[in-house]
Amino acid sequence: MNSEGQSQVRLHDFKPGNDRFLAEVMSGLRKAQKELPSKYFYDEHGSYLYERICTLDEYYIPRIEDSIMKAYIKEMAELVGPKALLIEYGSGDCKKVRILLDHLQDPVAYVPIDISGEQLLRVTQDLYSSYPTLEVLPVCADYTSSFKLPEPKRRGERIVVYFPGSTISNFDPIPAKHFLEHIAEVCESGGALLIGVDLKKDPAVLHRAYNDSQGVTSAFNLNLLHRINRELGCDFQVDSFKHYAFYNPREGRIEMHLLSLREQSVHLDNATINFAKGESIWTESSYKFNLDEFHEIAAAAGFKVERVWTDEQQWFSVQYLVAT
Ligand code: AVI
Repeated sequence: MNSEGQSQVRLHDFKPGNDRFLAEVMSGLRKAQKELPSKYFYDEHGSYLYERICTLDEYYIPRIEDSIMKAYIKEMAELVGPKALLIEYGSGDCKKVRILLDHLQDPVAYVPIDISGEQLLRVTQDLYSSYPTLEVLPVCADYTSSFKLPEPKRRGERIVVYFPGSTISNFDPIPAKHFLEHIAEVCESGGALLIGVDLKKDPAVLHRAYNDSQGVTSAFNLNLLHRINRELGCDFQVDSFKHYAFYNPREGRIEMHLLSLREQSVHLDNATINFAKGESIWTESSYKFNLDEFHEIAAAAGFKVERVWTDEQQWFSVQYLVAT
């Protein structure tokens, strides 16, 4: 704390510059099937829209994950054990981790990693108010890139990575395996991953979850074009695109697209990108797993599945994987 009673939060900053954003947008829009990386949904307004999605009845994931966490938190805390170093990838508003922080025995530090630096600074202050003795080491980074993790003051007994919300669903299978391999390295042998994994279910339920009646998911999807206009000086006519999400049963994934409602062109960095009427930009995949399918990916990445908790309907799972 300083003399005004404000804590001095130190952000470990690895935020990528706009050149990487531009390069990824450009290469995605040049593909035969145009695409944009879903990680760019989460600017300030996109993060706000995602938080709203998480309050919708139709979007079952946060509600069910929360109920699983509440029902089994004691078992989870026991598996994590005392003096863990807790790292969260994509920590967002840091609300989900609180149930863990409330139940873990003397965690040595908490490392939230997120792309939004402003939000990290805000939530770190809040965490200090709620957990005054906890060392919080916020890292601003694109967690799919490589960066150096900060060292906590105390040495932990083990490293436990928390990756809730089934964000792993937004990786294609090969990048998902690589990302889990990377987490297994971060955890070191004996460390663990506590992960939320969405499960296969009736496509009608999935369809409602990604086509909500209030149009929040649609606004979330379209916001990506507003962001590209604002930050990269592009000229998308956003109301000439339409949110389109469907379940692809063969691939076991929801696909979100933006459909061009007419023939049109957009300009980005001296290039012209043409759209036919009805052509789509693929903006997100959200894979739904069988337990066996996910265990295969986890094993290939160097994890042993120690415990799986699900809700009664088996719509969602929280899994404790140990790095081997
Ligand atoms: C963050 N991720 C797990 C969400 C999902 O369900 O794939 C993102 C999302 N996209 C549309 N609604 C929510």
